[in-house]
Amino acid sequence: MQRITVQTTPIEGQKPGTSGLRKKTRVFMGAHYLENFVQAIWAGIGGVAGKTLVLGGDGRYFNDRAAQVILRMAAASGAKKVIVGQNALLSTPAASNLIRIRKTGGGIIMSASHNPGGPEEDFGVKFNTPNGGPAPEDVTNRIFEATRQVTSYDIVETQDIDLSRLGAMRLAGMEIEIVDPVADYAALMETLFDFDAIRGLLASGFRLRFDAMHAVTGPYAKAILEEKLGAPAGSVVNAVPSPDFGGGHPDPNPIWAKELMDAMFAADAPDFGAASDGDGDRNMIVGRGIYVTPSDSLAVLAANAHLAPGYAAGLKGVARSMPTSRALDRVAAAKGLDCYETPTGWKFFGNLLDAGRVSLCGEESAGTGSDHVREKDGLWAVLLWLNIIAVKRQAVADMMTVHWSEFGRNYYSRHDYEGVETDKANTLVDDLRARLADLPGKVFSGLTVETADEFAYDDPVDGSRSENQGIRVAFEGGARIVYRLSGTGTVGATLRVYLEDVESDPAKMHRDAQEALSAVISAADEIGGITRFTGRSEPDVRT
Ligand code: G16
Repeated sequence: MQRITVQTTPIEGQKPGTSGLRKKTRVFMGAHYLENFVQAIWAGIGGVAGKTLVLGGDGRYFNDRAAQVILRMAAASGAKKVIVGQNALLSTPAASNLIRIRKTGGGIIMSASHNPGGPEEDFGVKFNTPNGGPAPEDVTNRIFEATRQVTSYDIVETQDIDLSRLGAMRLAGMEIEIVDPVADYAALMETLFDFDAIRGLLASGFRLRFDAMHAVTGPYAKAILEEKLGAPAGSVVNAVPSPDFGGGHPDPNPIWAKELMDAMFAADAPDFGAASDGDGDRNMIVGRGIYVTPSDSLAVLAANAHLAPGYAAGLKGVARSMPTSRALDRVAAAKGLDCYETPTGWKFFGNLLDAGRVSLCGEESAGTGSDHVREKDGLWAVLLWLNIIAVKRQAVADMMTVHWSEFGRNYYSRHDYEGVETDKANTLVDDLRARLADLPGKVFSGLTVETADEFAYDDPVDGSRSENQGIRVAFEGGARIVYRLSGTGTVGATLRVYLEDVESDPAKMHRDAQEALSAVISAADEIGGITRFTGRSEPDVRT
């Protein structure tokens, strides 16, 4: 076993996006690519000497190889110990939990989340800080700076480490502890939810279907929903993680989780359906014959979280990302809770959670979570829903009707234009930015613009400022359009257009969202010039 220093040169484009560095797998497999980035992580966090780290990933193609490289580099740079999930698997929330309960110096999560996996698809690496959350911008900026200056990296030359056996071993003086990826996470869930009540619900004939989408939550959902809570075997489907996620997109939305949608809209549909993504932090909730948007799910959880033991004392406050619908704000106002609006990216919730200002937060991109970890958590959201249903004994569709009649309904949809040429997407945004001051008072598709601005966030805890976080146009009466370029894509640019309108008349609360939003949708094209700049007349994905 020998520690060697390998000469390298900086590689262009290693700038972490919304959630870590995501690239085509082949790019990550290129000479020195992963190694340069990992060495830059060490530099960005002040070195790993003497530190303990957590390491795991979502099991996608190259996860196993990357884990071997990261272990050998951690050993070469003097890390004290790395705690690794068995077979290098850890869901993102489970990794966050391990970082916290073992009081480590942070951790590395290998995942490109909901992006597809495989040699021709996507891979990703992100660093989470000792609070268990994604590295904030000052850390990712330091990492990026280090990628531009790296001239060498240190690595230990050795045989592969057998990550399939639980237990401890040593690598060049560094301890490696291989842990069951599920056990600590399942124990945490048991402290938050009334497992007896959920068991009772499932024993009463309530049927659930959880689609793990061939991704990392399979083993977690099997252990918790089937083994601990007594859901019949087979309630968890697509439960074995595969390197290419069964050839699909492990993205829990009505398009990519169509199999689940079909099952939930069939004549013999189960009572409750849910899905999670590649690394287990996103969730989709579907009732029999009804899809619950992530924004609505967040609002329902905020309104009812006190029914679960972990939240019985009430919430400290709530937060949502800016493009997420304002359904949450209505609940917060009714309950007298502070409601924060942050930029897209879970990392922006970290300070609010750490400071005890909020205990529940979420995003339109299918992420919901609480202060139990510092990541969004797919299975947690499913368990909170089940706990609430176990208490209320109400069908999901009825719960939504009651919720909307109490708080009003925020119709919501996101339209994604994928793989747009980067220049064209940037021109659209620049052009719109230049016209913002002229928009107030103008009428588009019958809607009068009230305000138009570009969102910037001043973190109320550490005072840091994040600019250029999306363009928002608000209309009289409560409708809103947000334009934003995605920070997680790997090909060209993805333009996201977030559309929202409010409805207070109970007689009009059961319309199709696209239909209810038709005026907002045409105003979005008129204002943004989407067709004019991109040549696209239809989005690729509507969620
Ligand atoms: C990541 C972030 C989320 C963000 C989402 C979408 O999710 O953790 O906070 O909402 O990306 O980002 P964008 O709109 O920039 O593509 P995940 O599940 O991919 O890690």
